[in-house]
Formats: sequence, C-alpha cells, structure tokens
Amino acid sequence: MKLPLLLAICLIASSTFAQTIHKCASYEAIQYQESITPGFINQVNSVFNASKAYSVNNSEKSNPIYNIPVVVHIVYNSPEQNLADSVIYNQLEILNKDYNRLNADTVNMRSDFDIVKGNPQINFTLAQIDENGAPTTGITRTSTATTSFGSFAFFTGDFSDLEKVKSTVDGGHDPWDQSRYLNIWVCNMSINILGQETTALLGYATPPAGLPNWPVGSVPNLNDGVVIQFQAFGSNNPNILDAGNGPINVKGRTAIHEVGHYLGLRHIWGDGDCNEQDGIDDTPNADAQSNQDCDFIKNTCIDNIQGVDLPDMVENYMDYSEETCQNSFTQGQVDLMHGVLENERYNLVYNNPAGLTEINAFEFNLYPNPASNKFTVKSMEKIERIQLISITGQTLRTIDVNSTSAIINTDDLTTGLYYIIIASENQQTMSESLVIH
Ligand SMILES: [Ca+2]
Ligand SMILES: [Ca+2]
Ligand SMILES: [Ca+2]
Ligand SMILES: [Zn+2]
Repeated sequence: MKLPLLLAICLIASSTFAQTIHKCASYEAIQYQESITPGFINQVNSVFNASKAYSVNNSEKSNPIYNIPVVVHIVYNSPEQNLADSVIYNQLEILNKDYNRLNADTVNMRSDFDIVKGNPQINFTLAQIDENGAPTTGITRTSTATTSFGSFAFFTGDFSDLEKVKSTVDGGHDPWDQSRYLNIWVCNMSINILGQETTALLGYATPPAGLPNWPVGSVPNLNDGVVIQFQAFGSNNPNILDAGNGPINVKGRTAIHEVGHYLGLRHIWGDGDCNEQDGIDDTPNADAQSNQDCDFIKNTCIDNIQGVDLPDMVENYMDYSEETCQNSFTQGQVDLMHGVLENERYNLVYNNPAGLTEINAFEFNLYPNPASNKFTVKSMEKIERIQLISITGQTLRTIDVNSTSAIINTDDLTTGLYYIIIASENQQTMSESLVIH
C-alpha cells in the first residue's frame, strides 16, 4: 500500500518531484529482484560476506592490476542520445583514472580520510574481441523506437520497463556474455510527468550475485550489468543534464558509482539511518545519503575507525554527494571489490576473451618507466606479443615480437598513462602501466 501512495503524492506534487533526481536505483533494483525471486537478498549478502572474508584473509597478498573488458551498448531514439565515440572514450578514461586513484581531485579529499583511502588498481578496456571471437570496438549502437525506457520504477518497484534496454526483442540490445564482459547500457530513462519529459534517474547496477544463473521462470528479471542515463555518461557530454532545477555538473561519476555497485559495494550510508551501515569497516556511517551537495560539516553517526570518529565522507563515490566532491574509495571498499573479482566475478578478469589479467606470472622487465621516446621489454621467456593500450581503453598498437626482448618506439605517443599487455609464447599475459613523459 505504501508505494501507490508515494506514486500518488509524486504525481500530485510534480513540481517538487521534478526537482528530485535519483542518482541511482540499485538498492531498489535489489528489492525488485527479491520480490520476484525471494531469497535474492540472502544471495547478495552471502556473496558480499564471502568476498569480504576473502579480502580479510588475503589482505597481505599483492593483487594484480585487474583488467575488465567493457562493452558499451548505446541505445538511442534521437541523434543526441547516440553519443559520439569521444564521449565513450572520455568515460573510459574517467573510469581508469578514478579506479587507479589518478584523478587530479584526490587532493581535495580531506586529510581526515588519509587513514582509510584506497586505490582499486582496476583498468577498464573496451573489448577488442566479441563473444564470437571477432574483432570489435567494444561499442554497439542500436536505434530504438522506444522514446524512453524510463518508468516510475523508483516508486512502483517495477523494473521491467527499464530492463527492456537489455533485450533486443524489446527495443534494446542483448548483453554479451555477462560472466566475461562488463555490459554498460546507455539510454534515455526520462519519465513523463504531466506532459513534461523529466530526468529522474541517472543509473542502476546489479550486484554480484550469480545473476545470469538465476532460475528460469523468474523473468522479468534483472539482467547483469550497468545502465546509465545518456546525459550522465562522460564529462564531455554535449547534452545538458537537468532534472528541472538547473544544469547538474556531470563528471562521469555516475559510472564510477554504478560500477562500484556492480563490484559489490553498497551505498556508504548503508541505505538507512545510523543503525544501518554498508558492511565496510573503514567507511564512516551516515544517517542518510548526501543531499547532492558537498557538506563538509556533517558528522551524523558516531563511529570508531582506527580510534577516530570520522565525519560523513562526501568524498566517497558511493555517496549521493555532488560529482565535483567525489574523489575516493576506501581501502575496505577496494578489498571488497578485489574479493568480488577473485570470486564471484572471477571469469571477468581471468577468463575473458581479451585475457588481460595476469594469470600465471612470468618475469619481465620494462624500462625506462616513465619513458620518453622508447621503452624496452625483456623476459626470460619468449614474448609473443605486446599490446599498447590507451587510458581510454583502446588498443593503439599490437606488436608481434617472437623474441625475448623488444624495443618499442613511442615517439608518436602523447604524454600520459598507457597500459602494456605482454603475452608470452604459451599465452600467459602480464600487464604493466607505462608513463610517457
Ligand atoms: Ca546508515
Ligand atoms: Ca561502514
Ligand atoms: Ca562519524
Ligand atoms: Zn547507488
């Protein structure tokens, strides 16, 4: 009875509603799945606990630099929704910077959080090989007759219209193998309130919980992956994001937040008051979400993190603070995401077609690093292939080596961060970050 009442209120008070944007509906999506397949929340919690137990037991282990292959599904009804490649590359760059703590605005993080800050060291690469083994840009483009996939899901708890973006027969695009690719759909989810199209939701994601293997017959069902409202994708997006209260400063951090959910993180305030928390020991609790602002004064819950009662962490990507003040994950969040990648989402980083994450380490030297006009790779084993990847996740060059060493000329590269993937003769792969200066 509660939800229809809410819906009624929001329809009547539409001017108020228009000023309320819901950054994320991941929490509501989990409730929706629970209503279709009772026991789902238990499944989410057990994956969370297993990942956390793994991260605690392996906290001393040095993690590899994880590489996640991404496919971006652009589903558009109008030309402006058909985002240019440059916007997609820009979003990948933001993912790679924020998930490697290379974003320039980490300097804005209050020093209170120095004791908890963490670096995920996760790279995102647009898929180079599709499900069938064919070369791909990692981008699909689908023209749809659906003007919006939006619905009042946030109020009704029904995600079936939103989920249509993930289905070709329903006007969207089918996912690629969800165990081996991170699927990101970008579309329009605006809703019509009293004749006015209103942006009400920026994104949602599914948690790691064995979703692709959910029992047959439980459809409509959540399809694994991330969905982003098209104006909220990238920071160079030409479309203005406005929920009826003036333009919102978009920094591409909706994707950072949603991928955080996809990798197992909950909202930092635990979707409830001081009695509810996010299950992560080093994130300060809060009694409610940030009000899409950057309130550095608030300290709403008393906690004890390494002996300190930290203020509410509006700098955290998993809050609802403004994108301009989000800049950090904590080490506890990083450990949890690594636990997810080593367990529930193992195939994403260890059995993906790009084969990017090191599986069986082999020794190699890469020098100098930083490099200016060339670098050398040497190994005891025969190197078959070296791939040079940009921070926007594109393969710039694939070099066949067939030798134990190679000198790569970098005269044509602009300064910045790159990834090098080195494949040995017996198909073991290693990756390394390379700075060109
Ligand atoms: Ca809380
Ligand atoms: Ca916490
Ligand atoms: Ca506190
Ligand atoms: Zn969220």
